[in-house]
Amino acid sequence: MTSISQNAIDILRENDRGTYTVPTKGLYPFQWNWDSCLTALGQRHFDENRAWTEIETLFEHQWPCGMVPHIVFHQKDDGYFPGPDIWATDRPVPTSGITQPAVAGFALKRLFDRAADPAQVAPRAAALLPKIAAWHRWFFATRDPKGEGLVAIIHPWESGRDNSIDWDIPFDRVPTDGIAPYTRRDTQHADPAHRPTKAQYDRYLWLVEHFRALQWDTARLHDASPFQVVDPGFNAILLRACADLADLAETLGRSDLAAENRAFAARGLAAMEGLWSPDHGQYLARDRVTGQLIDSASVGGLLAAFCAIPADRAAIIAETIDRHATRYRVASHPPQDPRFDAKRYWRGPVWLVVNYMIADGLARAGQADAAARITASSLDLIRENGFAEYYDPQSGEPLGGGRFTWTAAMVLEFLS
Ligand code: 9WN
Repeated sequence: MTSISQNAIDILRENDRGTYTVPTKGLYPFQWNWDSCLTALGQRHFDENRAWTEIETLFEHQWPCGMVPHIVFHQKDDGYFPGPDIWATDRPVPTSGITQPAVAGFALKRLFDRAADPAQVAPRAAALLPKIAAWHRWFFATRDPKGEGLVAIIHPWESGRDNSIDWDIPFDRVPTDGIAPYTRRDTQHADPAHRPTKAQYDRYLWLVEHFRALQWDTARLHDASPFQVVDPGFNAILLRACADLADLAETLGRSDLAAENRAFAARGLAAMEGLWSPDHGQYLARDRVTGQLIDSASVGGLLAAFCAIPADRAAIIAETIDRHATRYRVASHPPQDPRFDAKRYWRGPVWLVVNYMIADGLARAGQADAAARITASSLDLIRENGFAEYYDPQSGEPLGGGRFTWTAAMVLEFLS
């Protein structure tokens, strides 16, 4: 019988396109930003050199302003919509025009710390360091124009949790008039009942067309967007990446970048307090347009544990996860909420990447048992139901794309 780790390696090899990895063939035929950084963590277990290349390739497509796009369209493939012609970002190799969770700084430090020979990879780390620092700088300059310490996403795709219940209210503000007719491709690869709705796609597209009309000038998009949301999960990833990058910069003799990123992390951590909800026992997203906290206790507010939140907050998050526990944890939305939808993408299903980051954060905050429960549940899912994109948290049914890259990568991490 093949071991699950061998299965995971086979999937990572199968989806490897030489210098980048596709999330899964068919549904997602290009390179995605946060998928790649988390994928590298899996690749390091069997091919360290390849793991570094994954992140290096992504950063070859960084924009001059510092943004790292959420998709790099390395080759033509009509299997995904919206493709490069819709984005029309006018890059040498086509890319999308929005970004994704900034997990690269965390991934880089982990690759470096766990390298077989850190001295040997130090030059590669030193070359990536200023690029990631430029991305962080871009975030705070363009997505935190008033210097609040936290950044906003301007499109749900940026969060990586595309149709989370968190976005419902702010997303209602996005119009749909005037969008060009389109044909979705995702619903030809995956069950439409497990994907975002047409009403959501219309709004995803309206935002893309709106930003395109502004020539993808990233300095203007935040203020021009009717959708501006401060997501605790997205910010936690960025703040953890800032802190990790600062440590690595110190080790590699770049005290300038260390100081800059330490300051981002400290300011952001202080501002995270404003997102804490004692009633929900977790953080909540804030709608920056109205200034209101959004009453949606999604996994985004638990993912906040990935950055250095106070230990007592992490303890409460661990309790909240227990209180909301489904047969398989961690549901992307708690079933106690009537808006929960066990099979619809980010409105209920379990995702292993999120489990991994929550478990990592909780373990660092002294919640080892809570972290171990998440790890065990994640591995149960794989053993019982294979390597899917996401899973029904109650039945464990595998959903979305199959033989999924980052799921496989996380398994190698969980097993290590
Ligand atoms: C849009 C690739 C990506 C992930 C996201 C996930 C999904 C894309 C889509 O797939 O989003 O970026 O078309 O559904 O939500 O987290 O990076 O795996």
